[in-house]
Amino acid sequence: MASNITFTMIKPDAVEANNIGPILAMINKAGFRILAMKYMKLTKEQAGQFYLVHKERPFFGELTEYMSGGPIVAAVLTKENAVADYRQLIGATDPTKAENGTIRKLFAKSIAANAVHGSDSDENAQIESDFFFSNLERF
Ligand code: 3AN
Repeated sequence: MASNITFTMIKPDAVEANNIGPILAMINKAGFRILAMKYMKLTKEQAGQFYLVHKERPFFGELTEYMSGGPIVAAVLTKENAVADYRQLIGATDPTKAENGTIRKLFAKSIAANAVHGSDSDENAQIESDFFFSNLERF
C-alpha cells in the first residue's frame, strides 16, 4: 500500500540561490502538507550516513562534500501517494532530463547540485524521516 509521507531536502545550491520560498510554494501548491521541517547544516559524516547506499558510487565523495557544504532545509511531507507524486513534482535526477515545470527543471544547477532530494520508496521515506526528526518534531 502506498504510504502518505515522503522526505525531502532543499539542497545547498537551492538555499544559496535563495530559492527556499519558491520551492516550498510549489510543494504546498501541489497539495503536500509539511509534517516536520528544519533548517540546518549537515557534517560530512552525517551526509555520508544519509547517502550510505551510494557509498560505492564514484560520486560519493563529491556528493557528501557538496551536501555538507552549506545549509539545507529538511522536511517530512504528507499527501496521498506522497512518494510517487513528489518524485513527479521534482523531476529527473539530471535536470537536463527533467520535465518542464518540475522543481529540478526550474531550480537545479547540475546532476550533483540538483536542488532537492525526494525519497524513492515508502521504506526509505520512513528511514530518512527518522534520520532527521523525532516524534516530538512531527505535527
Ligand atoms: P535521486 O536524488 O533522484 O533519487 P539518486 O538517488 O540516484 O537520485 O542519487 C542521489 C544523489 O546523488 C542525487 N540527488 C545527486 O545529488 C547525486 N548524484 C546522482 N548521480 C550523480 C552523478 N552522476 N554525479 C554526481 N552526483 C550524482
